Amino acid sequence: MTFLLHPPTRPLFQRQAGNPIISSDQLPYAANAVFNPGAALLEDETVLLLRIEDLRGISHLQVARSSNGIDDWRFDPEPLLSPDPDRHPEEVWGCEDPRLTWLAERDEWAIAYTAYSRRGPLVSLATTKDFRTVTRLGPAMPPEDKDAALFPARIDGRWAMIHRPTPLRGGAHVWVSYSPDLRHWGDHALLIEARDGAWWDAGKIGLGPPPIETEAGWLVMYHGVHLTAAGPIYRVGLTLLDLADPTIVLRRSDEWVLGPGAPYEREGDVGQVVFPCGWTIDQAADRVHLYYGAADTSVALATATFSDLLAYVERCPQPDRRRESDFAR
Ligand code: M1P
Repeated sequence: MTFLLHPPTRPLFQRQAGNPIISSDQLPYAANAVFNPGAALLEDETVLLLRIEDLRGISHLQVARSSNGIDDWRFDPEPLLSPDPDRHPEEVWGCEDPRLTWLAERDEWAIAYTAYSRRGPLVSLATTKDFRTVTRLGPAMPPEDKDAALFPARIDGRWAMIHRPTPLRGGAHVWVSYSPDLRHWGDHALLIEARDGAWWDAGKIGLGPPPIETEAGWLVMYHGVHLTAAGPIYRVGLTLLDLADPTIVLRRSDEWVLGPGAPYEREGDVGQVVFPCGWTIDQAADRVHLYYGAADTSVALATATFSDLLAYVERCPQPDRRRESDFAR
């Protein structure tokens, strides 16, 4: 077996000076932690949909806005999505880890979030036009399933969603499913498999921010969990999926491109965690802002050059064009 490394010539991501950019002591009310935000660009502002874990341990989703996406965050007075267990029992233990996708056809944003039900975490969907009011579409996947995001447009006439079920056997891998109407989901296909053994992404992986359409394919970031005697380490890598058929993985990084290194990533409620759920792209400036939860405690920002990310992932190894699927399509 040959091992070919394709390292970037310099780190792809640079941590923002002043990280973490949002901590719980900045919030307008007492909370345990703020982390794992979704991100959107809206009317020349960056909107973060923050996961805030309250002093009971239950999470809700709260909007913060900034004109530069770095500092001077303004928090909306009320949460956008608070658990509503009377009408939505699947949210009894909270709403977590939102991913935001602009759906041009529907002229609204999709929010894919984890609803924490008595039967375990599941994927729920909601929509919003302005991040001031929200419409719940309800559960899309049964438990246990999380780390979901929609593609921004229909593929071959259907909506597509990446997600991460956790079966009883064989590790936790990333899947893609399809829907005619955002309510009924099927044609489930295994998309990216966790590796095995000593790899940084062995055993359990999950989607990071929503996929980004590029000329070369769908750019996808995912987290990988490396189990050690001291506990898990959460890092992130990149893949590139075929534009017309995103079940085809064109490229996959052998190496992680961001992992815990700074003190705020190494220590916190859950140390050794970087967990991105949102990124924004400034095409004109060739700039990517990656927003991530640091140690399940605070929100941090890392920046990259978009063309560097693409050049890097296009140099990554080419996995088998189409893996064996556990499910026929
Ligand atoms: O504690 C790290 C992360 O663990 C979970 O992620 P996953 O199930 O993909 O491993 C989530 O609870 C996430 O919120 C958390 O940041």
